[in-house]
Amino acid sequence: MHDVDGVNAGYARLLLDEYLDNPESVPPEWRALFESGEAEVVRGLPGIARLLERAAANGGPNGHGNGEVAVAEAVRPSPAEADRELVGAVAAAMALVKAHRMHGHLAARLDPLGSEPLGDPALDPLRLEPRLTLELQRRIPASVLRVHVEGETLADALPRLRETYCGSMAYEIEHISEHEQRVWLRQAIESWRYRQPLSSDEQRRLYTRLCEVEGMERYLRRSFLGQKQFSLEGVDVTIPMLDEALELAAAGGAREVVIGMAHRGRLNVLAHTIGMPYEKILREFEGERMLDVVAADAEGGTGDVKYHLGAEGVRNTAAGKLGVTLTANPSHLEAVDPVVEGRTRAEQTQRSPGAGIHDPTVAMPILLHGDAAFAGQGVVAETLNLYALEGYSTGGTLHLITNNQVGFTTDPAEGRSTRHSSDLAKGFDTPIVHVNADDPEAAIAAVRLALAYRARFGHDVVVDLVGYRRFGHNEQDEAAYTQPLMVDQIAAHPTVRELYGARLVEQGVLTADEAEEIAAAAEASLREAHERLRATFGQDIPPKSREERVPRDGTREIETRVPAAQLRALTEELLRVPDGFRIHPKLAAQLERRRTALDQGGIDWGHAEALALGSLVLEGIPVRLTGQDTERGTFSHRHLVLHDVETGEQFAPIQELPNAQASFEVYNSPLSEYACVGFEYGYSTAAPEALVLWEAQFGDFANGAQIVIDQFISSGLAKWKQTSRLTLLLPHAYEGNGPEHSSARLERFLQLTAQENLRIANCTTSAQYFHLLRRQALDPSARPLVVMTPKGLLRHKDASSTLEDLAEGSFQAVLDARVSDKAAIRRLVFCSGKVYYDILGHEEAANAPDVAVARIEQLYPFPVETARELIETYPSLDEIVWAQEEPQNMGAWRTIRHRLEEAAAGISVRFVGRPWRASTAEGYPTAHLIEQDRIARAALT
Ligand SMILES: Cc1ncc(C[n+]2csc(CCOP(=O)(O)OP(=O)(O)O)c2C)c(N)n1
Repeated sequence: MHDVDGVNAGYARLLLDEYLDNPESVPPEWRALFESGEAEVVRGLPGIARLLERAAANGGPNGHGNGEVAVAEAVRPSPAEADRELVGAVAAAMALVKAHRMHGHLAARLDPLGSEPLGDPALDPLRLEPRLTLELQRRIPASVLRVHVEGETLADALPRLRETYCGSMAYEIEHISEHEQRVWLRQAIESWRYRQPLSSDEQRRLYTRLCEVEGMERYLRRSFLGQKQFSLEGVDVTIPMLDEALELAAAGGAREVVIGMAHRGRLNVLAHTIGMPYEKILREFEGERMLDVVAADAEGGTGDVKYHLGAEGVRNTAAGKLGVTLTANPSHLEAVDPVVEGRTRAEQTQRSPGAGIHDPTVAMPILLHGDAAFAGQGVVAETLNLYALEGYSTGGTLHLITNNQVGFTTDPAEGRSTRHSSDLAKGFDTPIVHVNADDPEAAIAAVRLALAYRARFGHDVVVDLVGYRRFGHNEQDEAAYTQPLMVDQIAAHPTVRELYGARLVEQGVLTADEAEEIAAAAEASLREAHERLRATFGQDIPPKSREERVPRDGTREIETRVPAAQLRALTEELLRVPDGFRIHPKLAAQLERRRTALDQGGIDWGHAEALALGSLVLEGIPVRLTGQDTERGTFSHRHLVLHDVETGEQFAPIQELPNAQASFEVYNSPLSEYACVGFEYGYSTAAPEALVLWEAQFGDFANGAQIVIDQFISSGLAKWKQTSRLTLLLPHAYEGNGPEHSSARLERFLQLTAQENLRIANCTTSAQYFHLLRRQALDPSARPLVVMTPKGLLRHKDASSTLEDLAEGSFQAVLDARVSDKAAIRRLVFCSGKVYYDILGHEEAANAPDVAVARIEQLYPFPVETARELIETYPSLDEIVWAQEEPQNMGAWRTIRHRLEEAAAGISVRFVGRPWRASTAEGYPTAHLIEQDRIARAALT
């Protein structure tokens, strides 16, 4: 094959191009040939030896600077026959090629509605210097231009270059920083390798699919007047593109594809991509007629609108069965993006001992975006930022922008500052393929190229499918109020099904009658499904229950103890590093104290946490812990990953436990909350057996992920029957650090609680934290857990525990006061979290023998029964006080007051804490101290 004699000139030129870009990329015998100066023996490569000499003189084959001119000069047969004009022309020709690659997209015919592209002067051969007239173009051999399109001269190649870069497809790839990727993409694009004509069978299938897509939308619109369906019409080819993507994913070894999308076209995706039977979708439309209106099902579920529901299906592909998941999502556009990534990552991860094994080939994520949302929603950027991160990569996401050139009533010019909806992706080194949605074959080619690129480089890729929206934003909306001109244009514009049908008739692939029959058959199958469904009306539907899920006390016994000997052994393992590994001396001393704490007490937070998580891994429960600076811990208390002070080498003892039965993943996250919490939520839903923890740097920052908290974590169970063990660790306590580093907004989480949807805790000892984490992993009933975690208490002696505390006991939702004579107590103070130590440590504590301070460690589900039983053990109470350091309109008070009063059974309950405040905490440390003192004093006196 590498015999150079008589070899095809095109192949040789291809190799030469590769050689010029990267000498290492061609087979050694070819490299030798190119470097021998004898290349002229290869037919079709005139002047190569000299060309190479010049290139080399310019800094090697990859030389920059004047390389292009030098190469141009090199095509001269000899100085004596110099043709000055030609030399300049070759340089201009190279600029022209470059302009097509870089700016061709500006002149591409991407809009099915025919708007005039912007164009760019650099693409005009007659505006270059020298002017590249046709005559001059004919004299420039295409081979020196390093283009991959066909043609002997520039005159032949230019139309093809235009067709490639400025036709119904366009590309943005030149911003990519990896040279190898650019070279690969240029070759792939210009050779049309992924744009080969479809076979007539493929063409028929594509047409049939377009008939099904359109048929479904039309049928639903006619049959259910005014019901929202968010029609896909105008970007119908989305469905055949997904078909192609699924085939290619399966061919590449994937067993699972996870899809995230918004409202637009979702019903079509459910039917045609997931494979949900038409009857089931039609039943949703018939909804009101079918149900004897229920408020909630027996499990407390209250459901969601039909265009938010998730679904799973199995596709038969040429490469075998492929699982396809459409992820449930809220209205909040793009919020599902990181959830899909996390889900996919979980599917790709084998949670075997060590750090787990990540194999990106087994699952692929696909995200469908609206053009307005892609440009406008910041979470898109946060999600794009994940693709190459070790802890987050999914081997590349296929992003498909279903670009209908309008967002509800907002025109692109009002919705973004950049030209294309996809422009954000350029900042992430991601190739962008634009394609006109009225050219279905090009759209298929776009997917082929995109997925070939993903398979090769494991990198995200964007396809911007430019179409239109045939009707209003939804079926109740009148688009002509706001886009009157566009509406008129669209009304006169044939559908893509009609256009493609006509094209196939013209090509002789179908007769006009056949084209009509296929379209009619597609609608008929909808009608038939509807008739079958209607035939079932009036039959008995089992009545739905109105029962509500009643929150349990949360005191269910879960065995969380770990024998002391095992905890000792585990501590030893967690302190073990390879021979010669040098831990920072200050840190070594800190870690060394963990050894002595086993005997002397003083097991601090970081130690207890490592023992909880390490013991879980030994028991076969995978753990994944992420967050900003989480490997070390914001407050330098964790140190799960150690760094050799001389080599920088990293070592995580918890990933090396000899008897581990499951993986321990730990990663520092990027500086994002929204995408990172979404990612972990997604991961946790797909890995129900794992304990997935996300830690906020300070609890306040979790509200950057508020949409994920509101729309997924707290309500996913009620909406979609989807829950998880996701655990949020949120540092929370008033320590004088100002309004932003005090509160994790406990009140917000408490306000979201109902129907046992969450668990919320604030522990005051490291043993409580130990048992809480283990309980969260071991409880057969999975629920998200929100933990208000400490800062100052991380190393506070009173908050530390003994080996016995860990080896015995369990998590206690309520901790009683330590008093000898309960009958002497007239005031019982309840509090939660760090303020307990402020009250007990206050100088007035010694003067308050009739006051006892108890702790509520679990705030939801609120332990009413346990609190009541505790209160009953105090026979002489005059009053109960709820003391909190948060302002009265924040913290737990307003949500738990009625629970506490229920438990108090008639004894009055009084509030002590900061007054109503607009801001969480004081900005001045002195003001803070005064408030803390006042609160503790008020609780005691
Ligand atoms: C975060 C968020 N903000 C606002 C909305 C309200 N909304 C629903 S659809 C829509 C327009 C979306 O336009 P685009 O992303 O182009 O998708 P299209 O509907 O055109 O397919 C808006 C603003 C929303 N759903 N989510």
